[in-house]
Amino acid sequence: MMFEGLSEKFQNVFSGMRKKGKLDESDIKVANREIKLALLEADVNFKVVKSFTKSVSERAKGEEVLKSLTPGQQYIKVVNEEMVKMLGGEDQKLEISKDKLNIFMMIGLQGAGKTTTAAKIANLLRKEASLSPLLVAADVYRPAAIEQLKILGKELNIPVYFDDASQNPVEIAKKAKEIATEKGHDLVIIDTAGRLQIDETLMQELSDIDQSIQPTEKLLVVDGMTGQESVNVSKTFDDKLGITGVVLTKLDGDTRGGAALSVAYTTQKPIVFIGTGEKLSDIESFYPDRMASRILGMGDVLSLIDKAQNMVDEEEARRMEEKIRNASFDLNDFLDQLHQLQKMGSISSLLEMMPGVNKKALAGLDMAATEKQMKRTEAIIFSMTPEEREKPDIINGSRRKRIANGSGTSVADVNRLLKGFEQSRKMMKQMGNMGKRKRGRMKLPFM
Ligand SMILES: Nc1nc2c(ncn2[C@@H]2O[C@H](COP(=O)(O)OP(=O)(O)OP(=O)(O)O)[C@@H](O)[C@H]2O)c(=O)[nH]1
Ligand SMILES: [Mg+2]
Repeated sequence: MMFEGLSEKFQNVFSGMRKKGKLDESDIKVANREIKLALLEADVNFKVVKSFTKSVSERAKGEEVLKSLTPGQQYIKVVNEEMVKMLGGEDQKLEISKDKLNIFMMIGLQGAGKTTTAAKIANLLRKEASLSPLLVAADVYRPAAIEQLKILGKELNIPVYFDDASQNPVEIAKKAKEIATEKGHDLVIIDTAGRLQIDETLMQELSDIDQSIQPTEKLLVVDGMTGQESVNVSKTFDDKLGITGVVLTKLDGDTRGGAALSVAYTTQKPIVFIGTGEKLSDIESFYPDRMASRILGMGDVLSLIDKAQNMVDEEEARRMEEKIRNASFDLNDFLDQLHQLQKMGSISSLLEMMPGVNKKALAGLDMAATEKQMKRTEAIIFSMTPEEREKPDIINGSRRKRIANGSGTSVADVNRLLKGFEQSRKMMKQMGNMGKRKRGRMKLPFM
């Protein structure tokens, strides 16, 4: 899988944080350091790493994380959001119009994957956007280049415009544009020549093609295996030609690939596609948010965090804290807490959404029993009088018997609940005494 090593490291950091109920500044510092090293090791550009970790640590130190009720989750959320930003943010799609001629110009160093990618994109957009593509062979320097594109076109049954006799890529591109209009194509993809290095002649030629046909997209093709050099190369191409988007190829390779991920940040241009193999179907549209989840190994955990956040009323949580501090937490509050938990959905369905949760281990856990236990707790509290709920201390032996009968449970069940409640109240009182700024999470006795 792409970015497997990086992904593993993030997951290690995160699972350590999830285990902790509370975080302090030094926890955050350690996690930030681990993330920084992981990114550098994956070959992400050091400037990008620096900016990334700076944003994460600023946000993590602030209100948002340390003072939240679930600091571990909030930290993960911040890292994810910054990762999305690093990969280009949201809403960066390729501009495709159904009413006018879309002209894509492929740009890049030799061997980056321009020709292959031109064919892949034509195929993808024919399928997904119902466009009618025309491929254009404007690499006139290597005779085999025209042949290569022709073969790809044939394989995909996509027409290829070429002119063996011409040595002028500008003329070829102009002519192709005319033909596309004539024949009713709505997508023209121009394959250009590559160079080993960026040189003036190449830039001039690309700039001439650009001026004369005004492409709607200038796509820079970057070989994902070339490491840090890709950052400089894309910056130069962008400065000279004003690219509109980036295609990262060869992300299927087993190299670290992190450098390529820095390209969106350094050029501030969106990554629009990634190449993931040699086959013509090995191309994907690029979405920063999806890639971030993939790298962070998060599965659905983000939607889970959002869900939990929406469900647990912040106001309610604050009210509860006040009570803890005043040590006036009673069985009514306890019941409220129980309801909050239930609102978040059944425990088993929540667990299933967590990445890395072993389904087999889940099956071994008796979820139904846990939920039944919650129901029983609820029934016991409902069988108490309002006074008993407010002042559990008055619940003596005969009251216990009555409550057990009323809730269809046993005296032992009632005892267990009251004991658990007493323990958590003690714990809360201690936390309340620890100072006003410390926040504790309530642990319910049946959990
Ligand atoms: N594994 C893998 N190989 C790729 C990918 N994209 C391109 N290639 C391979 O990379 C090699 C070069 O690809 P081309 O499309 O010819 O590159 P180019 O930029 O047109 O090269 P020049 O025309 O010489 O400048 C070919 O062998 C492709 O099959 C990819 O996403 N994954
Ligand atoms: Mg080529």
